[in-house]
Amino acid sequence: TGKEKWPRGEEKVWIDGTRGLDTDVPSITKSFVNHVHTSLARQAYNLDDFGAYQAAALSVRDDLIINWNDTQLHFTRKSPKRAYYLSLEFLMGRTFDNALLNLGLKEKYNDGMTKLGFNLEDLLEKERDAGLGNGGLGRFSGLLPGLKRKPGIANGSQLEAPDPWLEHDNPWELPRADVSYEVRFYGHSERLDGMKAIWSGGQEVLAMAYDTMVPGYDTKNTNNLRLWETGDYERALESSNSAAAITSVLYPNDHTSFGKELRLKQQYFWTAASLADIIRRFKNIDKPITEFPEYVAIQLNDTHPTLAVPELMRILLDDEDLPWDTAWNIVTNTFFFTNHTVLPEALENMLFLQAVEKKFPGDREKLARMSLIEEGFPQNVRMANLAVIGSRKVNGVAELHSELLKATIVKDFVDFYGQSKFFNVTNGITPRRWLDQCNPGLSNLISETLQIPKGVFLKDLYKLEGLLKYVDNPTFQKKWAAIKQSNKERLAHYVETTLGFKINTHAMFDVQIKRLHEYKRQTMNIFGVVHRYLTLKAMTPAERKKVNPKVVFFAGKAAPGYYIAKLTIRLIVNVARVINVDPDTKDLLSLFFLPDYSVSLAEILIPASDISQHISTAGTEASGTSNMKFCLNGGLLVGTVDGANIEIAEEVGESNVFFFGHLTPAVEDLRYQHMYHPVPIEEKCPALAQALNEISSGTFGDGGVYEPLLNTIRQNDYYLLTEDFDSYIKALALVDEAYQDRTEWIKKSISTSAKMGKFSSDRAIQDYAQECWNIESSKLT
Ligand code: BZD
Repeated sequence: TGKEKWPRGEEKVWIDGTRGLDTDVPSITKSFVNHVHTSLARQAYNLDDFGAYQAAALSVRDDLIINWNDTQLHFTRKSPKRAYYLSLEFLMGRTFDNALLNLGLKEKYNDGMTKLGFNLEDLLEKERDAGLGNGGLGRFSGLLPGLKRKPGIANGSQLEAPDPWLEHDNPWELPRADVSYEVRFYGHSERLDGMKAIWSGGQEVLAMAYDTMVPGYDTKNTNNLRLWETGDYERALESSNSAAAITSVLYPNDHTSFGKELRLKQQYFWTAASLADIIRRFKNIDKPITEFPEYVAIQLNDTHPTLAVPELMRILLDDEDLPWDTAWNIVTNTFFFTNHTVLPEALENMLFLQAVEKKFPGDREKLARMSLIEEGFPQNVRMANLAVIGSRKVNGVAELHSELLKATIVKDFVDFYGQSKFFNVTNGITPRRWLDQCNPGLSNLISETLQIPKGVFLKDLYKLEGLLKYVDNPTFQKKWAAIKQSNKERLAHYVETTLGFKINTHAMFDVQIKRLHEYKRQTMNIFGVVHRYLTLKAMTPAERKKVNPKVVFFAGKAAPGYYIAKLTIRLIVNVARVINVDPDTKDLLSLFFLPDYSVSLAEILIPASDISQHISTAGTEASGTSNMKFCLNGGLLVGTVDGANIEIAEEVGESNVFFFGHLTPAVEDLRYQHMYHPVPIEEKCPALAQALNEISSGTFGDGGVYEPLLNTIRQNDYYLLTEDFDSYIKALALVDEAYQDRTEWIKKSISTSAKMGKFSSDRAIQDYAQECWNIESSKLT
């Protein structure tokens, strides 16, 4: 019944049994050896690095589980309001190093592993990234074990294969056979007079929970990431659809959706399981259902989990038997909605709706525009409208994006509800992973210089402003530069071991890493590289001597069905093949597309960058978060006036960023011009035309294969490369010039990092806690 006295037996014996584990080095090595012998059933003579990683991970996991249990108990006893983050993507990266740092155990494990004959850094490298997400949105939430496409590069093109994350037992994830719910698909529902509604028939699928512990920094609080997998049974009553299919593929497309029915089933499966779980927990506290929003806040990560809105309605109406108004009032005080993009193709059904509008032109009435259901054949549900109507508040992820949202996608709703429902939370990044973990040298230097323990600035990133006092201090500048240099060497070592190329680490390192997408304009970057190559080729040897050597890095994945994005990868790889071996230029310009982009690879690339590129067409990148990561690590930014670039410039000062390109208000007009008054590219932008022609002429191989990509620019150029290319090249020239004066450059680097306080995820989470969830921190002591 759940009402028995607990613990059973003698309470003291239970309490002694659950005291915290000892964390001195001998206890750590003892626990490690114990796991080798028992959990892994191996011994010292047959233990390789991977086995040692597993044993060490299991040993740290014991600490996490104890903290996690204490956290659960603490919250169960206090029953405070809880915030739930519903997302279909969680891009977590590695757990081991993060757990060691957050628990403050890294040095002790280092000592312990050394004593046992292992090198902790080697063991950390054995962990696979948990990559249940595509890009920024997934990283921000960063569901279940499933297959994900894993691109590598084969023969110049993107190679796709299942993610090896699932090949080995994952020590960080606990299967919860005891936590499962039945999720129903199809069937029919009926309500007999005076009775509750009953939904029966169709297909029942079991959702089983998998839990991952997520430790906080410098606290015992350890939260839970709960993922759902289809269970090992299914009862197909009216349908033969396979349940296993629901969780076997993580849709690898960002900003587009496809496989409509399966995708919809996934969205329902995950949200229904999560809601059942939330309701069960709420019921444990014995409060009337009308108080639900006082105990539960649910944040929707974009429109993907929007089905939670009608599902909660169904539960309240059918299972709880509430009247419609009461139910709707609960729903609209529980949900909050974050939008991550204004790109039309990401708004479910938008493409179809545009087609409908083309076919049936004419003014459509406001009501029709705001309807949840798009009338037509077939009818469509507008997920974004549903998310807006069903939520208490709606936010964008950077100032400009939140403004654009109000002016475009949700304009009619702003007229209806007023401004106060809509607000902004600028994204943030965690300084634990994106400073301390990826750049320990820099983190140590900051601690030593500011004479404060790391814990202080890692919890209050505004403390970095203290570095401004040292900007002009030559000793500090030298130390700062030395750390950048060693991070560049670490990256060079990585490139040498993975691609077999030696890199000049005194060259400027220029990095662009993000999903491949036309709006992000990796194309502009590669055309810029071709332009630079052609310029170098045309120089005399004496002229070349004055040129700053530069290494350009790309990394990122393309959605498997995104032809132009994949062609861009192919072009980058083939340009690299030519220029990296050209004796005239290879010392001055080289180019790498690093395969297998992941959070862990980003942790190597970001600390090594001198400059990074964030060059989306103005108004298209909602925020971007890697821009923040680079700047925090002292890399400067070349970018358009878009997304969070704008707020970064506000913080660090415009003189420390390299801005170029048209502004958002101009974009619409320019697109109109392109459409109705096209000007040949040779006239509009000869430098770009020359680069495109060189590619067409076969200099970089592959015959005419790039034509479809090149034609996107020659023809309607939706992302306006021809408008921005000249100012882009000028911005890169300014970067070169600035890099010549190394002392000034280092000053810029220090001043940039020092002003990144605003971009801590702690500030972003605090904003959500205040504006939406109405919760306060409840810390375990
Ligand atoms: O979200 C990304 C934006 O493009 C970035 O600018 C932003 O920094 C991050 C975090 O807020 N958006 C996405 O990743 N969006 C999607 O993947 C997506 C996919 C389908 C439908 C809607 C959004």
